[in-house]
Amino acid sequence: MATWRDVMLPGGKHPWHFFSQEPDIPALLLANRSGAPERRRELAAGLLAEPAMIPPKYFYDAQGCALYQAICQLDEYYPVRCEAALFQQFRGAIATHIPRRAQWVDLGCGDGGKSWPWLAVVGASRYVGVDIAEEWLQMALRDGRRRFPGVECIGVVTDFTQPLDLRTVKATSRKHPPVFFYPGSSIGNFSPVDTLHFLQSVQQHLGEQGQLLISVDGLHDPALLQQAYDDALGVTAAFNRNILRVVNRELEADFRPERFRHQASFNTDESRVELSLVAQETHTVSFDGQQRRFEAGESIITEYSYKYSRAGFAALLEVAGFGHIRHWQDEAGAYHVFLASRRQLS
Ligand code: AVI
Repeated sequence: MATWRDVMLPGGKHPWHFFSQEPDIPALLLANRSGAPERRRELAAGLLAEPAMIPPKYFYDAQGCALYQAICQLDEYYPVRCEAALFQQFRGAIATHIPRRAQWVDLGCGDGGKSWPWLAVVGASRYVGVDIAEEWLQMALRDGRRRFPGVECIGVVTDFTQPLDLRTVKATSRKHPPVFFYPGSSIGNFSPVDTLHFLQSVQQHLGEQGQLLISVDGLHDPALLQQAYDDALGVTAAFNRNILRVVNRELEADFRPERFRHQASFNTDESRVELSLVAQETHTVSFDGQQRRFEAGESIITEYSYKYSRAGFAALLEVAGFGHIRHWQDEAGAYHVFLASRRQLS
């Protein structure tokens, strides 16, 4: 039987890099990760842009991951509760549409905790954790192996803001169709164009029976959004400012996070929450041999979080080549789960 190792090891050029592990350390593949020079270029270009911007993937160093976990515990951060309630209520119904013995591909898996309740219900044969944060992925794989000894658990460390290339998943997809699981409404952090590209690249990995199971945050009262992204305890503010520490490390910059104020606002025209850091005083920041002057009140954009109507997201799925689109939502109709497969050519 072909395993991921067969895919990995033949000679010739291959995008994956495999490093051997202690016997008890799960297999991990590195793919599509930008190196330090690329990250520096990306960050410097963002800081010199008008307005300045820092891509949100830089939130997630160890401290950023911990702060994001704390956000997920907040009363104000409704998406976690909405999704948990939806999955709790509809897991059985959703699972009836998912092929048995599937490869469960957990996109942005974190500690894997959102997948575990699904694996037994859908009878998955394989778990593929995918995340940019290697330490989390290692943790998820260890946990997955302990909980599901019969399920092969592998991990792919990748930046899937770059084109998705999961050949290990494709390799056995006929016998064990992939189910791409993308929870947490994280798709909202892509621009609509990047969302479309991402959906298209997932669609290309599906084969005939593969599925995408994805949660999407819906349209909400702006006051609720304001609280969710600017909570009373200041956890989101700390999460936002932490990105400057990451930039200091990556780019040898001299940002002083206390000189910036967290700001969250809802852009109705674009249907997105915008997170930014606003300079409190005019000052100059040095990085990578360059400088940028920030006027008092000037912003650095750190994140967009797009909110979709049911029809709006279904339309994107269709444009990306999906069909058989099934949908579940919470009582308020403001949080969505979609299950979709490749549209068959007639
Ligand atoms: C990860 N992502 C879905 C979160 C969101 O809601 O856009 C990130 C976040 N930013 C501030 N709070 C949470």
